[in-house]
Amino acid sequence: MNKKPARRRAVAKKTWHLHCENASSMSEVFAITGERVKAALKRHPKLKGKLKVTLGEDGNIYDKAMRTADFLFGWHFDRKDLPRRAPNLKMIHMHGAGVNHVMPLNWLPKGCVLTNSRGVHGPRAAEYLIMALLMLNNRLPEMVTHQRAARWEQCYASVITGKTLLVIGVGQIGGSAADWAKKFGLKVIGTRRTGKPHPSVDKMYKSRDLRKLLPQADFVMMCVPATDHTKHLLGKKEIGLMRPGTGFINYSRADLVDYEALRKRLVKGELTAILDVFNPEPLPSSSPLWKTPNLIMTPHCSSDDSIHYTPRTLDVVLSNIERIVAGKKPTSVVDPKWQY
Ligand code: OXD
Repeated sequence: MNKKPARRRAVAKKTWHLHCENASSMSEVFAITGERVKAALKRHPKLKGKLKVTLGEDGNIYDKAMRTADFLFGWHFDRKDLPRRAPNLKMIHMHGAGVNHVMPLNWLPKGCVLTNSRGVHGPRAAEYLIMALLMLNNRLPEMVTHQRAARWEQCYASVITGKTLLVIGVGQIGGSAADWAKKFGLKVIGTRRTGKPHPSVDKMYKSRDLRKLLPQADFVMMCVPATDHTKHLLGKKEIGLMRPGTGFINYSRADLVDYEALRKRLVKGELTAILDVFNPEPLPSSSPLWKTPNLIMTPHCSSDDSIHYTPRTLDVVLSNIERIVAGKKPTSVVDPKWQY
């Protein structure tokens, strides 16, 4: 795939075209509205008079917009035959961080890069994750289980300071959770593909070391992107390695974890968990997870800030357009090999 932006055309072109594709099935949080676009353009005065923006929903003007669009911003859009339908596309920005739903990238036109919203979730994601850690440490999943059964059972807990958190996948989100965990005096161990150190992680390991780390943790936080390389990263074997009393958080994607193996240990009262992601979503009412003890579920709303998420993402999109217009490479480019 040719990753280079079309520099020569960039200099020659007078007006660029960004098409924003909305999906009515998605929450207001993700709505790319005229108001939000107008406000974002004010924050990017360099693009004044240079950028035409069209807003569509559920494909209503998609075909026409694709004929002239240089940039596309959205989450659900028709990917069929894009090279023919969208001959000028240089960048597609996905309105999220996990882009597993559009893999493999064999539909991406040549010369067009895919970018994602990595880094946009940071502050909100860290807040959720630290809340989840404190809930696990304070044994909230067990207390909620007792409450549902109208059972008075006191669950005493000790302070979180000095306990060990394992962050699986220390990227932007895992890293900001680690920053907070250090403030609470936790020992943080982490894994990442490269094994590159992080200032808030006491000891960083490579992903292949996971099995030896799982039995050391009081809390395990899953922050890895879902790719072909990470499916069931926490399989039955790995789930079995978590010692009794471990609190588990999955914040990334459900396919990374064998939920049935996890559920069995939750039912036995050996683990507690907070899960934000499921497969499928919405989770059908027939799923046994709804009634699983020692589990608190949040319906995949942990990280997208209800006010700031789309405005911040628009800032990433417009900054990248500025870069492309100036003949520079955009940031947050998804690597087709690693799929994030
Ligand atoms: C994302 C998400 O991928 O919120 O951004 O799940």
